[in-house]
Amino acid sequence: MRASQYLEEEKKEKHISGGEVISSFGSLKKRAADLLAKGLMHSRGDPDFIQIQCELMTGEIEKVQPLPMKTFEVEDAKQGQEKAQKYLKELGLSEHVIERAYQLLLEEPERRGAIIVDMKTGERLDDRQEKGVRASRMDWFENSYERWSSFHNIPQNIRMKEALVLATKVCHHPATVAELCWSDDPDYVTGYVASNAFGYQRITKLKERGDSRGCRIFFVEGIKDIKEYIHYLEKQPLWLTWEVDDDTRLDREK
Ligand code: WAQ
Ligand code: MG
Repeated sequence: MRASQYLEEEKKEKHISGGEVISSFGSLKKRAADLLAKGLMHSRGDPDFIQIQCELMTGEIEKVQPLPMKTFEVEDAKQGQEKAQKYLKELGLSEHVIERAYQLLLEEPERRGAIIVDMKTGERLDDRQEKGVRASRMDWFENSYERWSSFHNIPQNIRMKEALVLATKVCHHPATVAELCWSDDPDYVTGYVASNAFGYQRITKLKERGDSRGCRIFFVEGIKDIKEYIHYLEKQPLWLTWEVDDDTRLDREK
């Protein structure tokens, strides 16, 4: 689903909201209605265009477990940004690359997809300009999210539910080193740095309330074929699955 609003003065489309799910045939009506509701009622504004596209998927879908999650409380956005940048440095990014990535972000502060940035050079690798690349075809399998959140005593939160799916899919590709994200919803200030090395590291404030500029950067290394990477993000389906046993087993292995 994508929802947008045409801005007369600037003569361009403003991204309002997007969403992607994997649905069984039987649940399609409900899942499509949920996406419609998401697009219609949004803090970024009222859309004048909503598109819902459905595509049949056949064959096996790979199942992976969600990245482990930690939450870090910070006082304000400045402290949150410092923390995010510290994590990115721990993952091997230089100060120059981080600075360059933030510059790239500002070239189009309200895009609907992500930018893909080389973690060594700081250069942008995708060719999607102001739109960015939208990861799709990922979802929680059956009631895995409900099981996962109740086991970990985490209050259910639709944004986190969706973001953890996306981050896990993005980090599941071997070329991904890190993802940096915060919402473009003016009323949602929590964001994260995700990586295979450290998991999904939530930071409670990464921007000021009221700011409608979001961020999604996928930092990658050793990409030989950017088309293959984008194809993975857009087209390769992935389920997130989780059973109580998955965590008790990890505890036993420690
Ligand atoms: N693929 C690529 N980029 C995307 C996608 C996608 N499927 N969905 C959103 N983006 C980009 C796009 O540029 C948006 O402007 C930006 O990310 C933010 O999207 O509490 O809600 O959906 O743990 O507003 C993170 C913290 C919330 C959740 C992120 O992002 C938590 C969020 P939003
Ligand atoms: Mg948003």
